[in-house]
Amino acid sequence: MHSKVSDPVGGGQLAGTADDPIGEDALPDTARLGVKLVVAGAFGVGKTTMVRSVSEIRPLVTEETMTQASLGVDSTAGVETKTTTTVAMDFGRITVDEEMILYLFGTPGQERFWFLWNGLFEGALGAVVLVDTRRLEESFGILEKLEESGTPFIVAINTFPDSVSYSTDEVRQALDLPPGVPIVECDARRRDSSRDALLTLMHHLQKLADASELP
Ligand SMILES: Nc1nc2c(ncn2[C@@H]2O[C@H](COP(=O)(O)OP(=O)(O)O)[C@@H](O)[C@H]2O)c(=O)[nH]1
Ligand SMILES: [Mg+2]
Repeated sequence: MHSKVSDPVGGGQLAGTADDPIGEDALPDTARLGVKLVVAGAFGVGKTTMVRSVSEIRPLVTEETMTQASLGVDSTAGVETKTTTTVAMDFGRITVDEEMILYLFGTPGQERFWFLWNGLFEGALGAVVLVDTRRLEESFGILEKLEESGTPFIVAINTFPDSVSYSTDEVRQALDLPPGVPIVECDARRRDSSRDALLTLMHHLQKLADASELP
């Protein structure tokens, strides 16, 4: 674990103000520590939405309008209004304080793009796994990949209007998550909510780092 991540969340505030919510300023020249985080999850679970809502730069997204041809291939059950799909990946940036910058990488959800995942977790400190409780089983593959790669993660339940509300214990059981993996609820469309999910991940990483430094 990176020993420099000793105070990863500063005062719990991320850059961007009411006057300048995006804060598209250049990086402060005091910036020293770039932390790579991954926003992972199945197709249509809200990854692009999360990276967009929380990034201070206009995120690089490679969204393409879904063609008729892909309609039978990509499952849109539950996300019928979704008309674009992320072909490569989302990328965003958040300045935590004058030294620390978070770089967010959203994973492509469709299995046919999984070859793009090679190397995606390399150098990543951790991941937020977004899940949709209407389609929990679609998260198994992603969770497996994270466990295989040894990338620490938290689970964020993205709530949709017709989602049945499950307790975090029920979700933990359904996803077979170890007790130490934090589970939070979030609304990926809201900046504060997406930010809170990322802060939960940062606190989790901090805890793991502290634990690994114990004699
Ligand atoms: N109600 C609701 N809709 C959401 C939320 N997050 C994403 N969506 C919608 O769900 C659809 C899929 O989101 P998207 O970010 O493209 O999913 P991705 O495939 O994981 O990148 C889009 O139409 C979003 O507007 C959320 O928290 N609540
Ligand atoms: Mg996307």
